[in-house]
Amino acid sequence: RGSSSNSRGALVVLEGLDRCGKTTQSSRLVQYLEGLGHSAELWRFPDRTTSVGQMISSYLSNESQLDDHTIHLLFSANRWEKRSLMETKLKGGTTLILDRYSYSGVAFSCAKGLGFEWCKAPEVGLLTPDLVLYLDISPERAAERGGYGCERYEQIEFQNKVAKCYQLLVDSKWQIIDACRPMEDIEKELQEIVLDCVKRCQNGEPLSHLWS
Ligand code: FDM
Repeated sequence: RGSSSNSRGALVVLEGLDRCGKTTQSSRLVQYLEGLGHSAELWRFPDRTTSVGQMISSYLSNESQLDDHTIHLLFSANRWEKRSLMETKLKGGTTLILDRYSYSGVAFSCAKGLGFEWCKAPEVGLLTPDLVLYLDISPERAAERGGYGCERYEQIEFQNKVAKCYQLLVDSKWQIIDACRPMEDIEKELQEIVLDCVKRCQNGEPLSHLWS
């Protein structure tokens, strides 16, 4: 469909605190794009289906204990193991909607007290998203949505720290979305922003690498 030989799919990331609505919104975005005839896939990180992903999953459900640095590197490894497929898909014209990415990696580990630059280092060289949609909601409001589950990071105090760390990562690729509004309103806003991004990438916007 593209108008340029460098036409490619867009790399779009949804980020935010637990229960901000990004999982619902990511799958709706994929449906929307597919409905318009675009090739699109929903990916989520951590990808719990790989062997690294299974170690992460057992850590998150408190079935195993790991040093903070170790789990940080596993989350990063989990993105690296998908990197080449990611590039292949994008170059083949498929848009990828990611439910979490490197920004979660840095924000959650940094909130535990690990150094900001140390946290960013293993992400260097991964693909830079064309767009980061941050679904902005306070931890209190998020917790009201049926309450947090029992996974490791689902506590208001910790989520507050995560929100502060996310702020350190904001750059020109970010769009901050007020996630306290009705779901349909958010959905409409995201559709417009993402479609615009998909069109830019069809016109040959080059891929770049973190962090730039
Ligand atoms: N998380 C997620 C991290 O701590 N680092 C990461 O790199 C990623 C991708 O894992 F609490 C945290 C964020 C969240 C938890 O995420 C699991 P999901 O979206 O609830 O599966």
